[in-house]
Amino acid sequence: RQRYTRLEQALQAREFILYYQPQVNMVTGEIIGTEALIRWLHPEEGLLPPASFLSYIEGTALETALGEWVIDTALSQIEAWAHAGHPLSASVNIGANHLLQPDFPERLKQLLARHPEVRPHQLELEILESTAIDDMDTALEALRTCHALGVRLALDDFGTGYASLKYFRQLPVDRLKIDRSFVLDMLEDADDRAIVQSVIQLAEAFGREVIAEGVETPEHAAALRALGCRLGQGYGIARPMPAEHIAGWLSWHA
Ligand code: G
Ligand code: G
Ligand code: MN
Ligand code: NA
Repeated sequence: RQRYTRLEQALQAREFILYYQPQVNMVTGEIIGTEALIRWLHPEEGLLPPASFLSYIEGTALETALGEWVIDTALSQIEAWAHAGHPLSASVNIGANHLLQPDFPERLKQLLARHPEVRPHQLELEILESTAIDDMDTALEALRTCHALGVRLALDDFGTGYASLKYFRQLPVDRLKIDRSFVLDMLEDADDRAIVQSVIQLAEAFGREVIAEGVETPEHAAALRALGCRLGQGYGIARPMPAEHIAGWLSWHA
């Protein structure tokens, strides 16, 4: 309760910031997007990761308010990058309770309207596989409406949930994100490699993009490319960084 009140103040006091992690084409090296990741710049405790505070607001009004702040801030950042000559997109993580709010698609439409320079496809929503399954009908309806706005959709942590293929087929998602637990161990563990390979094939069969998380080394990137996965994200490519560092990373990386 105390932490909740403090988190409410933190939103008012603008203590949250978004870091951005580049997502690249591992064949050409070009940047294909960024993932926005929230941090709390606590005046006394320093930079705090989402795992240390998001659980206190799960299912509350503050989860929705903070989620809207994340979308709005990412849209502003897309605009700022465009003005600086970098036409980038951003992917934001959407919590289950936020997505399942009845007015989520309408609010998203309003947020997009506040940033008329941003093309809707420059914004991607990352939905956990489990969110999409736990309340399937509501999630499906919300995702269809959001997709109709032109926003892109990705299924995060794919492979850790239990989406049946029958249900997965109906989800209007553009991209699957292979959970990093499988990617991290794929070099040593044949079972994990088989899971990675089947997610790649599943994406291909259904005409979806696939991106690997947790690309920590060049060996991971090479193994993924060998299986036909071109898109990747991970510490071996770039760590999450403040938005101001992205332009510098781009010029260094090119
Ligand atoms: O950035 P980090 O690795 O610490 O993120 C840990 C977890 O927090 C990840 O699962 C990520 O999806 C989640 N996360 C990061 N930023 C956000 C956010 O803005 N909203 C929500 N709901 N989750 C986030
Ligand atoms: O659950 P989600 O995919 O949203 O988690 C994203 C988080 O994963 C980011 O906040 C980031 O800190 C973390 N992350 C990004 N790349 C790597 C990586 O290569 N290895 C590990 N262990 N974590 C990563
Ligand atoms: Mn994510
Ligand atoms: Na993930």
